[in-house]
Amino acid sequence: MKAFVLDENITKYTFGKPFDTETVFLKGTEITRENIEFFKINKEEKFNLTYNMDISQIVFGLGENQRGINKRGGIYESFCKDEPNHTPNKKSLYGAHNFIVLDGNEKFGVFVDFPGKVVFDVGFSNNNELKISLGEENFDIYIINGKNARSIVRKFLSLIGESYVPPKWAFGYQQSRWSYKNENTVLNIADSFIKNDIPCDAIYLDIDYMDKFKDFTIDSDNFPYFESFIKRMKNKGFRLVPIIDAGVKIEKGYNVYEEGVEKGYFCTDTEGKNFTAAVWPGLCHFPDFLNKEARRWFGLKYKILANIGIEGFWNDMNEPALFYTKRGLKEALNEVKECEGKNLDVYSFFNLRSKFSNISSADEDYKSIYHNVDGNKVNHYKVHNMYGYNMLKSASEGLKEVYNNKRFLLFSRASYIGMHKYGGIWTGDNHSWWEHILLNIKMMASLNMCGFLYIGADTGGFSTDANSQLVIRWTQFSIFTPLFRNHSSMGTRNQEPFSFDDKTTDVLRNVIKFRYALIPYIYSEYMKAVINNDMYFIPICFEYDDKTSRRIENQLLVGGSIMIAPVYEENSAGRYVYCPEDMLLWKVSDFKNRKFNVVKKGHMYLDVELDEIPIFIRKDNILVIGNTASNVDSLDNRELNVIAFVENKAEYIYYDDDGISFDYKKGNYSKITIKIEKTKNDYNIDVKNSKNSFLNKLNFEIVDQEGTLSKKTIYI
Ligand code: MIG
Repeated sequence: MKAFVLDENITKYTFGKPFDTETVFLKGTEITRENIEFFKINKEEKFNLTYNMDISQIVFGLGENQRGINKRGGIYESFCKDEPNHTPNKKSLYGAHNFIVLDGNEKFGVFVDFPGKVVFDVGFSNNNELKISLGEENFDIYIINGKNARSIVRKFLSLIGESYVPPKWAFGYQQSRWSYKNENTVLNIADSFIKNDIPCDAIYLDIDYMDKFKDFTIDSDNFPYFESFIKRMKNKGFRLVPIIDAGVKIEKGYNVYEEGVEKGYFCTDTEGKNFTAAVWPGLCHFPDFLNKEARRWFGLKYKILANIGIEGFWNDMNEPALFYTKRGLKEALNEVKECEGKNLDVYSFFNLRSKFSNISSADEDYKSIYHNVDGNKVNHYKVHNMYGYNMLKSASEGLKEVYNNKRFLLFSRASYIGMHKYGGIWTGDNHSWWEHILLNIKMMASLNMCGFLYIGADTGGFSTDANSQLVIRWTQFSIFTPLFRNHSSMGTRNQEPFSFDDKTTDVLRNVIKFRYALIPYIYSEYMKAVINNDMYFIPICFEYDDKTSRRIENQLLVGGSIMIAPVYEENSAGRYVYCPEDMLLWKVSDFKNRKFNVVKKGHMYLDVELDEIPIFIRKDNILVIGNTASNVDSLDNRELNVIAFVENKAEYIYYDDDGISFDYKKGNYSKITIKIEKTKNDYNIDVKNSKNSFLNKLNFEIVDQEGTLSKKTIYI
């Protein structure tokens, strides 16, 4: 073991020869250390590290996973998995996020930088024991000290570097469904948004748009005029966002396949041949995204679509998902032959069945894949979690070459910490289940802790049929997620906002319009999180450290000014809420028609009608909202509304920029500081304008502790 000091609070411990994941660039200075802080190392059997947790200790982190904001009581396996059934027993989903923060008598963060399988047993096997197990002794582990969970997370975020920033239009509402199968279907969806007066910025193209599921091709029967179709859609106010999958179809004459073979850019198998497995296109090879040249080659393919006007992509199946390999299929079919004609006992029958149900994404297949990393042959199983990460990196680097200083939308299904530099993630195939709204709420803050800011779930649920209530309640939560997309699976009930009855359409119209009014705040908080290495979704107890707040899992702080308490239970007309201090409650239904109530610190049952979204403005804080529009490009926010709950004084920094370019990196953004101070009978308002701002008018609605509302207007 070697130890390196990275800064006074961060120490890196290197075991063996770790694979460079490119998640942390800081090298630090070597020091002598006998032991790693906090942990006991055990080298018997599997390499593992153990730590005794105290009773009150909360374990935060682990990003995209089952269970709560507090991860205690569970066992988790970091190994990116195509797992379409997110039931509570699942140990792995699509992402691998090896960062935790322990918050009790001792407070520290741990990042295990290892791209193979890592198991986090957080008091599952043994109540008070945290056990981190790795298959081998080649990894880096970072220990981060800090005075509280929030500061530890912020140190970690500064260590892994600045997050991806999408274009502003990607903060608008986005509509997706697997099975928008031709131009007419997509045009009809767009027209329905227009006809129903529901804002929308993007419509997604799932695998249906491709020719036989081949990446960078178009099905010319169903999308015969693709280039002009993109333009037509843009003129209507919609961007198209196509999917790109990891597997490349084996087909003579298909240029991506032929070039990949010729240049040796695909992953290989144990015999050195191109590794083959079936996914949507049938038998495929898999680009070796860990190979620099292959990564660049595939990344530049995006040009084909970018050059004709596509401004965003989503990457799927990049764990990589494998439906079956010849090996797996052969084994299963042999079992069938074995069993044929026999009088099977039930155990043999279950064994036969499991041969098929375990055929996809099998460890044995992953163990037979090889990468070429700078000329070295590397077994896939040891670096499995790098695959999706590098697929997104490939797209990001390719698109940067095409768009130069223009931002693009990009997100992935599989991920590893560090990938946040290149794009966002969506949380994959959830279900139209109420339980999955709650899971969505809990996951968001954990993902932020691991660096992922541009995130969201399939609103309304991907698999199984949604009813109107579920879509309403889910959308009411999703208006706060940076990636706000309704997506559903082929074969399920349609769940676009106009797919139910008129009443539902009316409610969803208001909800989605409100999202657009919130964009000034959402964007400002998102960008401040990016620039300041901070979070956007924040657990209540990161700000309020009382005993109750430490256990709240179903409410969140969104940015610095507000707390949300979403309704996630069927047929409920309200929910219990805990207010850690006095707050200003705004139940939003029609956002232009505002009523505020001061609610007292403590527990309460809150009535929340189906068309209402409760928002709590924190004491001495400010929420800015703007106007709504049919899409982000048409928003006019020269005039904003400032809603404030002021006991003494409140201050808000409102951030904005062009929403298009990377010029913010050169300091080209506006920051407006709004200060409100309560005087004896009035308020002093101070607005510091910044030279880049377009803002010219602020309408203030200030409520005091007694609930008295004062209105003021300020011209800038
Ligand atoms: O095996 O492209 O998670 O969003 O609609 C399913 C079809 C493949 C999985 C993605 C989902 C997408 C679907 N894909």
